[in-house]
Amino acid sequence: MWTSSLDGQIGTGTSFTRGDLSVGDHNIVLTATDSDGAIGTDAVAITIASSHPCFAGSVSVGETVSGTLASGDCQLGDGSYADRWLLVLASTTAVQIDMTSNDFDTYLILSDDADYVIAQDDDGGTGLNSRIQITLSAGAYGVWANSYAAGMTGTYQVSVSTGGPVHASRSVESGKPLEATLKSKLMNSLLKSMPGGK
Ligand SMILES: [Ca+2]
Ligand SMILES: [Ca+2]
Repeated sequence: MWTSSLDGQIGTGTSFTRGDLSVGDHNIVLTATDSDGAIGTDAVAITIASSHPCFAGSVSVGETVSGTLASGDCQLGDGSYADRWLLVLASTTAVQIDMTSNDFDTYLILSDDADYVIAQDDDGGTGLNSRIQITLSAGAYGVWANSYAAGMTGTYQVSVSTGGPVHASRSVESGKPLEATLKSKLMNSLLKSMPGGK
């Protein structure tokens, strides 16, 4: 029997083929029983990569990653560049996601696996930096590193840590309407708003 740390039992017998494993790092364990009832196990680690066009890499809880917004990256409907980082949670987790940059005014968007927007933030961190605090159930999420304005490029950091309040932050700065900003970012089909306008 073959079991995955992400997907549970994934196959039986001496070999099997699957095309639907979850994106992320799998530890796959083979458990075999011989005719006398003796049990042996072996394990292999594999990584399933995302085929998402905006995929920049994976980020896990407790990790900080660095990236770059540059021409050629995905562009949201407002003309801003965006990198999508894959966050996979094995259980319900209260997370704090921070995006910082010395080069541009950051904008952070959290989506579900199907790119429906769950939360967004402009300046909830220090200065013009972004922060989202939210409790998420187990599953895969997109952390979109983005800029407030169109065409901004430069390096940034995204970090995911545990703890913090359970509500999504929605920071507003005078002159920078958050909902209108998101609406213009959603103008192409990379990101979607939740059915019912949530
Ligand atoms: Ca990039
Ligand atoms: Ca900002």
